[in-house]
Amino acid sequence: MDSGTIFPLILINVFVHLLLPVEGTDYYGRFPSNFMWGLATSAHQIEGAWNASGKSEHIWDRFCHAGKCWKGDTGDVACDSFHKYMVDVQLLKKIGVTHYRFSLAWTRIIPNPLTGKVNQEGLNYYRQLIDELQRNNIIPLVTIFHWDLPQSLEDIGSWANDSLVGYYNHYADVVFKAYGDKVKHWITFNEPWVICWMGYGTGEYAPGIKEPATRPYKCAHTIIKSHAEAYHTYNDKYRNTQKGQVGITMNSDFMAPKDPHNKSHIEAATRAQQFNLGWFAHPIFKSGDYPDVMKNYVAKNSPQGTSRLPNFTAQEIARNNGSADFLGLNHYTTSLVEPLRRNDNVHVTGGYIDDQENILSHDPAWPGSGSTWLFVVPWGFRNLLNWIRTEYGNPQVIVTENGVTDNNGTVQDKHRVDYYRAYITEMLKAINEDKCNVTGYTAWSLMDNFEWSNGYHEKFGIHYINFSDPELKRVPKDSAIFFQKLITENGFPDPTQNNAAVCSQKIFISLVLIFLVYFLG
Ligand code: PNW
Repeated sequence: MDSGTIFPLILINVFVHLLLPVEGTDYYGRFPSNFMWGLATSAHQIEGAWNASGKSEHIWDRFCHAGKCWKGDTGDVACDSFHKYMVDVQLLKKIGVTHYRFSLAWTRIIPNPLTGKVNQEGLNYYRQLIDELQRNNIIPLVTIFHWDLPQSLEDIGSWANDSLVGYYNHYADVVFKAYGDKVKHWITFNEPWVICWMGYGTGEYAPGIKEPATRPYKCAHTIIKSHAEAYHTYNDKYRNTQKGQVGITMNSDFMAPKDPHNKSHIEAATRAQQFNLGWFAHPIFKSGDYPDVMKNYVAKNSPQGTSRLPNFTAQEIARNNGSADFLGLNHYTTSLVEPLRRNDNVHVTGGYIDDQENILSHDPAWPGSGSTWLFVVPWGFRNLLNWIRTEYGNPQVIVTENGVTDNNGTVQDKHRVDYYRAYITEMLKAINEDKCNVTGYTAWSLMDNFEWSNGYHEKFGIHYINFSDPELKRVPKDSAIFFQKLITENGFPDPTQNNAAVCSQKIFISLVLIFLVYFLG
């Protein structure tokens, strides 16, 4: 062939290469071969059947029945998963997940923790669910407590009462014993930060208590001790035979300095990260105790010579330290942080927020969502995973929640597909480039569900549900199809490489064009 023929052929090949669709962004790759892929839910948000089969009242039943949730919404029926759990398992199977994260309702299993009596019917429900998952080759990732505190425990002072350590430990012991033959991944608590700050600080969440100066600190203290005791119960009684893992799930924004070149902004962001994630992660993954900066700033803002931050005893510090096999991470968004100046005239919520001496904001350029607090900032995810790697010595992390809302539930949810693609790509970079020890990911959520104080108005699902239709049919959104593909391919393979379909298309188009140029041209 002479150069007059070769040149057009090269051009044709370049053209074909550019012509074929290349999905996604700037980075491709696969996840480790044993990566856990799943979807997440929690009991009160999906089960309904709020007073069936011996279940007792919990703080979210009480709170929403009192009209404190969006337009009078309640979790009384929700997605009716109590009755439709087999349908849910089929949805999971269709997506192709390896794992399903769900939570147990304490009030089904031990309706009156003060007596400690176990309700066999409640126990049976989760046994059936676990068996059904196993029949479908789906591995359970079980949250023992996802916010639905028995009302009887709220009535004796909730997490301000130290005796909850014992009541929680008994509950954990019951479920380890009942399900530990098949459950190998346990999460003791979901998001203590939200429980303590939004339940007892701002009062936006059940039980609606607004005591920001003291109650959140006391709540966190009791929850950390409860977690540690449950972890040791597992070690002492079950680990040898059951051989599972016990972790805890924490929520955290990435705290970014508003001005990354300003030293005081960088310090402020670190302080915010320590007050947020460090509040729980430092005692459990680093030293047994709260971060120093938190101790200093709470004391500094308390009456002289005192602190509103409780102290752990030496024995408790030893029990807390290292009391988790993995860190469950719920991550949605990023905040910008700068230090509060004395003469700043800003509205602060008091107590825990004042103690940090920071101002939080977001970049107006960040896309929003169906929730006031949730901005789409994918790069923050990689930064947070790296912060965890360096701060806590690269512990095993399972991302137990990540997702985005809208308010209309559209099945053509391109914004959700874009969110997931971008965030999961950042996680892939954190694993493949930065060597963060992330072993799994469960997206929030399997389906639209009861979004706490925001009722059915804020929708996180990859399946749509029309809550006015008694059938509560689950309809896959585009994001469900996205997950199916992501899990099958275990990542985002480079569409220009090792892809048989794309290669054969290219060869075919090239041959046709060569034929046209050569014989007709
Ligand atoms: C988590 N915030 O809650 C919970 O674990 C889920 O049950 C919930 O449905 C999901 O995230 C979406 O909200 C959060 O204001 C609630 O930062 C509020 C915040 C974070 C997490």
